[in-house]
Amino acid sequence: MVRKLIGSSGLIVFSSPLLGETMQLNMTRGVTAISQDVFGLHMTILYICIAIGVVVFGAMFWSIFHHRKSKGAVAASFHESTKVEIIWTLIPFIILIAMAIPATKTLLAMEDPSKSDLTIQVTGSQWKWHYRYFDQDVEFYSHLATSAAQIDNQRPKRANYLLEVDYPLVVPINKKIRFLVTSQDVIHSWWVPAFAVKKDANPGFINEAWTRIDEPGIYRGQCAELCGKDHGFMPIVVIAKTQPEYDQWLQQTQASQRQAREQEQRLLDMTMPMDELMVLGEKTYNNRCAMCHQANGEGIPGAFPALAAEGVSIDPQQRIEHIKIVVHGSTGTAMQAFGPQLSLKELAAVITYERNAWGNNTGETVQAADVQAIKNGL
Ligand code: HEC
Ligand SMILES: [Cu+2]
Repeated sequence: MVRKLIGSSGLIVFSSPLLGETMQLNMTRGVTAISQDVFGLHMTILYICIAIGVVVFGAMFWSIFHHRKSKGAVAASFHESTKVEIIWTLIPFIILIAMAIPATKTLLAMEDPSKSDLTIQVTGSQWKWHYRYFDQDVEFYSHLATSAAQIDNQRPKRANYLLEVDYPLVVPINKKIRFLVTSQDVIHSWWVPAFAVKKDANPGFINEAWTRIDEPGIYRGQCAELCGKDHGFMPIVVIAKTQPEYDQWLQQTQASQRQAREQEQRLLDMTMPMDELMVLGEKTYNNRCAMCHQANGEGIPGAFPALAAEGVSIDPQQRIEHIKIVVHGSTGTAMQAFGPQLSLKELAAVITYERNAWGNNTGETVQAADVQAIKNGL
């Protein structure tokens, strides 16, 4: 059964429950004025194309049928007829202009992020998004939340398979939100179809986009630029809330981020035991490092170095080098700086884990204060 929806522009949209609610035959309508415009444009141009198709093919088939050889048809000769040439230049020209006018209007509106109420910096990196709210003292990374067991077909795949994250972007409705989109490594693209926002995230450049969301809800998107091995594993989730709910979320997040910073300070004076570090270290490693260095620490030859039984992870002389490469990364390689991404505790734990897992058994722990010293440039 095909359900018919009559859109605001009087156009018919098909969505088939057979294909599942999420897989429509047509573009989605979205939840912003711009996305409605884009949808309207798409339908208008589709209908123009259909009309042209009907006229051109109609004329062609009519001519083939009525002027066939068996009826004794003789080809007309209007070679170099100025009249015909003017007509077949002018008509497409007029059609193109008629299509370009509404398309340009929508494009100009999309490209105008002025008078925004709120600015959020969106930074892509392999393979996660980072969001920073200007003037709000709030920033966080947003990672894929789908478990490895689902990806490896060991557990059934849930409804939002590969479209769920740990920390979604939260925004208010009915506010003009400006996005500043950039990247830390390769080109990514921040794409949320329901907003009709799709902006390339280029390293060294900042691209602007904006949206104003009409309805509260959860909107999902994906990175839309092939950006390496886990390109399909960096989804986007945006939760649009009413203003009071958004304000409440903002306050809570500010408070918990402040608390986390204070906790970090206390951690500097503490010595965490090996078993605690190993438990957190394993979890952090599997979530943040295993995609490249693999869960067994053996890496992928030629792409990602092994950490088991070789390199800085087993060398007692290179403990500092080990902390440095995890905190600062290795410029020009996929090994990014994890200093800003993980907490001091997670950094200490993951480095401890690498130095003791997979038979590395150095027996040493790395403490929060060791990591802080490297962060301070010591
Ligand atoms: C996107 C892929 C990627 C991720 C994710 C990643 N690494 Fe790396 N890592 C690399 C690459 C590539 C190198 C080699 C860098 C070079 O050649 O300078 C490397 C090098 C290293 C080294 C140095 C190895 C040696 O003995 O020289 C350590 C230690 C390391 N990574 C730890 C980590 C930790 C800890 C994490 C998670 C918090 C992590 N890596 C996440 C790609 C990655
Ligand atoms: Cu990407």
